[in-house]
Amino acid sequence: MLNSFLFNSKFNLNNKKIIHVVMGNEASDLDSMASSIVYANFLGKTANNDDELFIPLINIPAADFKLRTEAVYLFTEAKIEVSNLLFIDEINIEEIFKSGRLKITLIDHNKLSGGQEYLSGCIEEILDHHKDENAYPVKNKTIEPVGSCATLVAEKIRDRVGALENREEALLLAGPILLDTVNFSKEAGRTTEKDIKVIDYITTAFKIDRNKVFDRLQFEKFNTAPLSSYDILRKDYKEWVMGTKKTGFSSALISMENWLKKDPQLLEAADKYYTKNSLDILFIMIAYTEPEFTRELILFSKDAVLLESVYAYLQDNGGELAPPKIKVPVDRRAGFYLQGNIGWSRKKLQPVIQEYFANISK
Ligand SMILES: [Mn+2]
Repeated sequence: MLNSFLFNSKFNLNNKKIIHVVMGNEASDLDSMASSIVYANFLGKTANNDDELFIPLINIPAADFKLRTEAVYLFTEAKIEVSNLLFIDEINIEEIFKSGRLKITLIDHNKLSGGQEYLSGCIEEILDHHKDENAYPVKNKTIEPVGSCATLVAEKIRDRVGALENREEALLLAGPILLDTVNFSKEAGRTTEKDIKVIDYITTAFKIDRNKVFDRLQFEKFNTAPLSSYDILRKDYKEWVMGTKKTGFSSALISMENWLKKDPQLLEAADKYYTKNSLDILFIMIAYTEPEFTRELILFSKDAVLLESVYAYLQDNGGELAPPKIKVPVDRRAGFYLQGNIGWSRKKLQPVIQEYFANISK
C-alpha cells in the first residue's frame, strides 16, 4: 500500500545510499502533489535496487498543506496519512545533496525554482506538461502538453506494468486530471486525447464517478469552513513593497457576513498576520457569488493616517466603497466596505495602490 511505503521513507533516510526524491513544483497544487506521490510509489516498487530510496517530496512547508483544502479531502479519500508525507521543511536536502546521495525526478515542472537551482545536476528524470524550457540536459524526459501531469503518470505506469495498482492510486490521479481540465469542459480548453483515455480507463476500471469526484473537489477547493481566519488570510496572499511601505493583499472567498459570524475575532487574526509580515497595510479582498457576484474590502492598518488616506484615494479613483449592509466591528485599525467597483480584482487594485504610494512619496 501507499501508506507503508511513505511511512518507511520518512524515517529511514539514513539507511539508504541514494535518496531519490520525486518532487513537484513550488506552487504545489494537487497535480504536483498527487503525481509525485503516485510516481514515487511506482518507481520504488518497480526498482530493483535496494540501495535507492524513492520518496515523494512535497515542495511546500508542512504547515501550508492544510491550505490546499482540495488535497486534504482527496488524500483522506485515498487513505494517505499526511503526517507520513515528507515536506520540504522536514528534510535537509542541501545536506543530502552535499553528501552526493541525491537524485531527483522533477514532476509537473521542468525547471527548478531559483532557490533550488543548485540541485540541477541531480536531475535524473523529468515528467511534465508545461512548456519545455530546455533548462537541463536530461535524457529521461517526458514533456507533453496534456491537461494534467497526472495523465502522464498514469500513462507511464500503464505502459510499464499494464494497470494502476488500486482504487486509491486511481483516485489520486483522477482528482488533478478532473480539476485541471475543469471536468473536461470545452470552455476551459485544457483537455487532450490522452487525458480522456486515462480518465476513461480510471472511471471504468475502478468504478470512480467522475462528476461526483469533480464536484466535491471543486467544492473543497473553495471551502473556507475548515480554515481559521489566519489561514484564510494566508491561503491566497501576495505582497508588494511600494516605496518604503510594505503592502499585503489577501483574497478570500467568504462573505464578510459569514466570516464575522464564523469568527467575530477576525481583526485579531488580521492584526497577527499584519504584524507577522511587518506590513504597513493589509487589503483583505473578499469575493463571492451569493447569488450575485459581490466584492467587499477590509482595509487594515495600525497607521490611522495611512488608513484614512488610502480610503480617500480609493474613493477618488473609482473604488465606490460603501458601508456594508451588515453590522461590522467598529475598530480604529480597520475599515469595512462594500466594494461597488467589482472590476477591481487584486490584479487591478494593486497598480492603483502602487500609484498611491508613488504619489505620496513625491
Ligand atoms: Mn500540473
